[in-house]
Amino acid sequence: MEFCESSEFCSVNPGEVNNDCLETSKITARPRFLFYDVNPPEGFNLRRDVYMRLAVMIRKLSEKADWHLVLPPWPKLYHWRSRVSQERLPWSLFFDLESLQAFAPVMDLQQYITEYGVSSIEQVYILQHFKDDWAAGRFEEKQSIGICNETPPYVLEEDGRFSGYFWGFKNLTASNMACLSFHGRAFQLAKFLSESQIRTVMVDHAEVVLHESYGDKEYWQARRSMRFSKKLVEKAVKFRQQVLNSSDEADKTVRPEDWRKEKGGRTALGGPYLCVHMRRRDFLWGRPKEVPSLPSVAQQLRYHLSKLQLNVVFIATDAPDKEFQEIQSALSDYTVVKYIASEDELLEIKDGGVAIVEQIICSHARFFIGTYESTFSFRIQEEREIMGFKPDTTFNSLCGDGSNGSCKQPSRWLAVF
Ligand code: GFB
Repeated sequence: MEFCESSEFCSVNPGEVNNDCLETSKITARPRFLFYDVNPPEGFNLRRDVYMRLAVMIRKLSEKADWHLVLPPWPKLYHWRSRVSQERLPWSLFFDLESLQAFAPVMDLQQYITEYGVSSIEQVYILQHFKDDWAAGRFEEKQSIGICNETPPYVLEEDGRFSGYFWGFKNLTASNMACLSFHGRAFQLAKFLSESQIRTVMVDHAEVVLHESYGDKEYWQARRSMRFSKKLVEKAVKFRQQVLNSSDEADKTVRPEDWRKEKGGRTALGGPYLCVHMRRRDFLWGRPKEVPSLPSVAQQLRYHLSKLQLNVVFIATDAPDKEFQEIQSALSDYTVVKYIASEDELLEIKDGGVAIVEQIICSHARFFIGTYESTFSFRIQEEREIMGFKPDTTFNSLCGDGSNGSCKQPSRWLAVF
């Protein structure tokens, strides 16, 4: 989709001067900032997906004006259960910001505050679905400002400003707020934003925006730019070396420092261990047919370990310790390990960091088995695709009880370089 910065009238023939356009370019030369937030219950790995939709969009917008995406600090997510304080965490704790910035102009909110001070956001749009999104049975991109479907979480105060959650920053407010029914992809929102001259705008419920395109080269560039922070990578490297006898050289998973230099190919071997992502807790009642009992997990692991002639299994899991121990004793003739963060480490990298270290370890395994429809597993699969594993070693899921070990396996989303 093509769009024009600020005004349809901007398209002029080469050599012609359009005064409207000159006026606009003066305005758009000043930096513009897009803030966003996501539906509070959403988990970490869906939020990463929302980021990608907006990163592709801001990259497009920044071709025409000085747009920046301000990354929402991580709140204490529902799945982060330990008692360490984990509010307003910067993206730099989990991701390598320089890598992200090599794809699109993004910055942590903390950086924005340091550079520009805490102030008021000019406009908040709460995105919402049209009540009749698919009524006509066909996909039609549209948007309209109108009545809010639900009571907005922003309150008009006596001073005429809107207060709200704003990632827990009490002195941040908004001058205007509106509900925007939206049905469409990222560039549609880009067009909408570029048609106004607002410099600081926030979209709440950004998950409503769809990917501009899913699985193409640009999608995978955005995905590849999501390198984890060096600190987390180092922790995974150490664990792989010390516990799993795994290193990038031996595993054929050496990658260029800069994701833009990656070339693709399928030569990765992986360390001498199997990794299973065993999603439990809310999946037990959310997907009871697909999530196997512990004896069944052990049985499925035994089958694969024997077939692969491996003796070591790494378990990434949100399960309580006693469930992990149950698997360990059911597979007492194998080495069954998991990553245990010390108290100090937990304080340093938080629950989100521990989960990422586990994801990195899994992405380097010789063989990976995930949990059906878990975005945590999807992100590991993507990481393995980027590193160049053979799809058979990556796109595997545990099967629910009663399926006799054969069930629907994950779709193969192959990386495009
Ligand atoms: O990542 P996520 O969106 O994946 O949410 P799903 C699951 C969260 O649970 C992770 C923790 O971000 C971690 O904080 N978690 C899950 C784990 N598996 C592991 C693991 O192996 N190790 C560690 N350390 N932590 C969706 C949620 O989860 O499931 C939705 O996003 C909803 O909000 C739905 O709850 C049912 O796609 O697995």
